[in-house]
Amino acid sequence: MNETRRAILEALADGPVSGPALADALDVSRAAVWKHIEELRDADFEIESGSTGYELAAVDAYNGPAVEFGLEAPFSVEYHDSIGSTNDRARELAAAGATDVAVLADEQTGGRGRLEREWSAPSGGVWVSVVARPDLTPPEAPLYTLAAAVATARAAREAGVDARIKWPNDVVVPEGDDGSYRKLAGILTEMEGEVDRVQWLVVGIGVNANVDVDDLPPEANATSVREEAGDVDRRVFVQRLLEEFDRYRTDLESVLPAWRDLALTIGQRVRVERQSGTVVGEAVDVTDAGALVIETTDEEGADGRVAVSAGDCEHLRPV
Ligand code: BT5
Repeated sequence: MNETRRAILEALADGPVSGPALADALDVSRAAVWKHIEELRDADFEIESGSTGYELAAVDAYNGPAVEFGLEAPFSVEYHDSIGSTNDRARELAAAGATDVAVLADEQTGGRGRLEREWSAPSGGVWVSVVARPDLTPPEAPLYTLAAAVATARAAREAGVDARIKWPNDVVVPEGDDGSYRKLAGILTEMEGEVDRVQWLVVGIGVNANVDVDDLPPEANATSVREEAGDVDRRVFVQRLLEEFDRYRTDLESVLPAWRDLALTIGQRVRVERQSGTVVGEAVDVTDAGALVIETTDEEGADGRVAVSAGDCEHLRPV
């Protein structure tokens, strides 16, 4: 958002303030103030005008300017009512050199999960993809995914949901205490880079926020913020998500401790399907690079430890 417009908005939030007083304080013409106020109204900011001046009544809108207003993280926000995939759009922006942009949509018509799976993204969810250009090597990139999982789980917990993390990138709500869960959110990280340096990352986060579970794929065993805790103010939710993500990505050493605190997978019996084969055992930790450490017992009863860096993880019932 343009600096003058942001300053006007901040003054209106502390209002009422008159047009001439705003013009004087910001050293612009009264006509310019009027034009900014009209454009803010066009962006759905509710601005009342009374005898003592203008005042910001409420920020109920869910769009780029509304999410940027009051956001304590350095992202600009590009909003779409409907788009194919926010990750696709973010990749375009990344390839054109952008950084610290969050692409946000009310609905996606071609949302993607990992391995070309479909991601269902009806209106009412929080579908957002962040473009970043971190100073990382490709093997360190999974830390960004873990940071996004921590940020998502924390934002959901603030909204009253008992959100936990299932390795590596699912935010889930536990059911009972045997490791069962329903999926609240998923994360898809894509990147471009050379062997020793990441050029850009796109971290796509999809949260079933104000969504009916009946509108999600039945086989997905999904849940939503609406289902768990009632509807959330999505503007505030995305702001908290982006702020937490920014906090962890700028302090990567704090990611793993925070991840472990929220992990549902540690201590579970798991089966991980990876390209090179299946591993079954007890998940005991994550490594510094975010790989899951599994304690296995083979058919002869010999113990071993395997670190798995990528794959689909299933929680098994205790034996
Ligand atoms: C993921 O994949 O969990 C990553 C999802 C990332 C979605 C975000 S939304 C913003 C950005 N733009 C995009 O296009 N994508 C990202 P994966 O672990 O592969 O899980 C996919 C599986 O989850 C599917 O095969 C379904 O079974 C299930 N699923 C689909 N839609 C779901 C939903 N809304 N909630 C829960 N589960 C879902």
